[in-house]
Order: sequence, then structure tokens, then C-alpha cells
Amino acid sequence: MIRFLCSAKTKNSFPVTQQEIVFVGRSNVGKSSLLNALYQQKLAYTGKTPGKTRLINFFDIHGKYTAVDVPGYGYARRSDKELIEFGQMMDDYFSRKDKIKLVVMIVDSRIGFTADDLDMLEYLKDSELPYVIVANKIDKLSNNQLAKNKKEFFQEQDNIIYVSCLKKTNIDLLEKAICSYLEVD
Ligand SMILES: Nc1nc2c(ncn2[C@@H]2O[C@H](COP(=O)(O)OP(=O)(O)O)[C@@H](O)[C@H]2O)c(=O)[nH]1
Ligand SMILES: [Mg+2]
Repeated sequence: MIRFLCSAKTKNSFPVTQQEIVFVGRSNVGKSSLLNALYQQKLAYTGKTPGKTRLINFFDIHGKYTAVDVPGYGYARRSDKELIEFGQMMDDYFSRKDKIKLVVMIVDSRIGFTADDLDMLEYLKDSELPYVIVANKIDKLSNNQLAKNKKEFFQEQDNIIYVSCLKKTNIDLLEKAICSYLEVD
């Protein structure tokens, strides 16, 4: 059973959990779609309005781990105050390092890493958090174009999974990757 636990934005309102798998990505990159594909149900809103979800959402996944849906970053229409609050929320959340087993960072296979993505990547590397990159929307690319993008955009990275949430391509590979990072008792 998949169960919504809570929405939170400050340290003392985060739930008590055992192990967390965290999902991050730019607004509109397909994070909600990925969660839907992975869990075969709607955990968060899929929608055309970017930046809709502004809190960190926690879901219990079959009592095995907690899936954490972090708000999309790189949303241009945010005020300075909102950006500072967002940064604070991220720092508060990611400081709970012992809980975080894996960060799943979603990018767009058609455009590679944007400046915002590179900031996030640096943040993950600096924090020494384990992460995997999911390059989404490969259904929008021809085989040739995908091969080209793999080489041009993602050559430096070996921990990349190329997926289509729309067509459910390679979602099983991500599932396996997640499992491999979980502690089993
Ligand atoms: N073609 C295609 N479109 C996708 C895919 N994943 C998501 N989308 C579309 O991208 C848009 C944003 O998706 P959403 O899941 O709401 O992104 P979020 O803002 O990151 O949660 C929606 O119109 C989705 O239908 C995919 O794998 N292929
Ligand atoms: Mg969403």
C-alpha cells in the first residue's frame, strides 16, 4: 500500500522515517509523471502549472521506504523571498543525510543539464549524497538523436537511466536501482 504521510517545509515538521528515496528536478521535467509511472498511481498532481507543489511531500511505499517529492526548482516566476525560503527548505531537508539512501534527479533527455540542473548536481556532489540521473522524455527523440544526446550531454556521467514516463520505458531499471540502495532487514 502507498500512503501519503505529510507535507512539510521545516526541520521539525519532517516525519520520522527509516529510509528515504528523494525525487528532484526542474519544474515540468516530468517528476510527477515519473512518480506515477514508478508507483502505478498518482502521488502528486501532474499539471501544466509549474511550481504548483511548494512543500516537500512524503509517501510511505509499502512500508519499505519513504518516497520524498521535493518541489521543482528553476521556476523563474518566484520572488527573491520565495527563493530564499526554498533554499532554506532544501538545506533543512538535505541535512538529514543519514535518512537519504538515494536522490533521483530527473532531467530532460532532449536538453541535457541546464544551469539550474548543474547547480543541483553540484549541491548533490558537495553534500556527498548518492544520486542517479534519470533522463526523461526519450520518446520525443529519434534513436539517432538519443545516441547523439547521450554522447554530447551525458558523456561524463555513468549513473544515467534513460526513460520515458509516457511510454513507461526503462522504469523497471530505475526500480532496480532504487532497490539496490535500500537497506533490507
Ligand atoms: N513526451 C513525454 N512527455 C512527458 C513525459 N513525462 C512527462 N511528460 C509531460 O511533461 C509535462 C510535465 O510533466 P509533469 O509530470 O507534470 O512534470 P513535473 O512538473 O516535473 O511534475 C506534462 O505535460 C507531461 O505529460 C515523457 O516521458 N514523455
Ligand atoms: Mg509535478
